[in-house]
Amino acid sequence: MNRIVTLDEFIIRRQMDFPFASGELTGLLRDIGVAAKIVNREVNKAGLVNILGVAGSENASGETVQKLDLYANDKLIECLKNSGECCGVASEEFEDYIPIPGVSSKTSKYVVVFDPLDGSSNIDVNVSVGTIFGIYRRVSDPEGPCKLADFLQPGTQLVAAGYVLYGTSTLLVYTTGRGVNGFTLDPSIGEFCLSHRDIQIPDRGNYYSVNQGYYLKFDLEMRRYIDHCSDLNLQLRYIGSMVSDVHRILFQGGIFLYPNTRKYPQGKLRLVYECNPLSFIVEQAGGKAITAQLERILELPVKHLHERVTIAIGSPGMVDEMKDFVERYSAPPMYKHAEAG
Ligand code: AHM
Ligand code: MG
Repeated sequence: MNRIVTLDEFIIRRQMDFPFASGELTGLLRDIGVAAKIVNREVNKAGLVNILGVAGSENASGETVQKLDLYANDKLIECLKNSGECCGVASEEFEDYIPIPGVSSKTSKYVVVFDPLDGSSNIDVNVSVGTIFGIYRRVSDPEGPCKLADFLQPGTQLVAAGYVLYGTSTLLVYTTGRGVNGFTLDPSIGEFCLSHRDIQIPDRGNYYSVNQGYYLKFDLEMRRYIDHCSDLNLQLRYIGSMVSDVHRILFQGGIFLYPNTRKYPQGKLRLVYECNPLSFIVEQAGGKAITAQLERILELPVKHLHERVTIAIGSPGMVDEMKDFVERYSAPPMYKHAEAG
């Protein structure tokens, strides 16, 4: 029988790969692992609304029942605050970032960005949702509180990123820029155990993932590419939870698209909380991630915390092919995300 490697053990082992590491990043990743277990417990009982009460009502103990995405948000912030391993967080749930004061005069050099529960509109119907996170080294003066600039760094500056998928099993996938590894939560021992070592995305896959209901609202070149996927007899899979859709593609190959539509002319998904962390992971696994205007996601300047962006992410061979279609069919000059206001 193979020896079980827990997430904590793996993270500590990896710390040794960085000779001058102070242990802060290791601590941060472990805190996120703890928060993920707490959120997992709540997500798993989300169906028990009759017993626990619907969001906004009072539960049997007289506490107000929170929406799960807000619950996940609070738990992540709580875990990160308590350990003092990060000096600030920015969440998709909050308008602004939150500075975290140092614990016992220690100020951390990292900030964390996250989408606490991506795809949360799916919870009521028992479909997989997930937490997405990214970690940056702060660029502001380490003696003072963190600043907005710490969070507005391009994705190329991420030092770590990951996601937790609350699915048929609960899986935590992360990278610190040296490959991607996955850990499955073993509920019997309450530990994330190494289950997917050095994940590599296939060059091509059988799946394309896009909200085809918006087909007529996409630009011509994107419609041509989607027609091409259909001509190739690729299978359409769209959960409506980006973290779950990208997870499938990471393991089985394929392409996920969220292009501009008339409703979302700059795309719907958030650059800071969703697209940058997932692009870092996918690139680390050998994949690619670009905008519908063909710019590399990780290189985009970040203008504000809740900026939206278009995205095509997945198998390298398929992202390249989409790029060819867009180049062939789009009428110049092409709008660039980076130049838009
Ligand atoms: P959320 O962060 O509010 O959950 O929204 C993001 C989600 C993604 O997970 C998913 O890919 C997308 O919204 C689905 O949008 P649509 O319903 O427009 O296809
Ligand atoms: Mg989201």
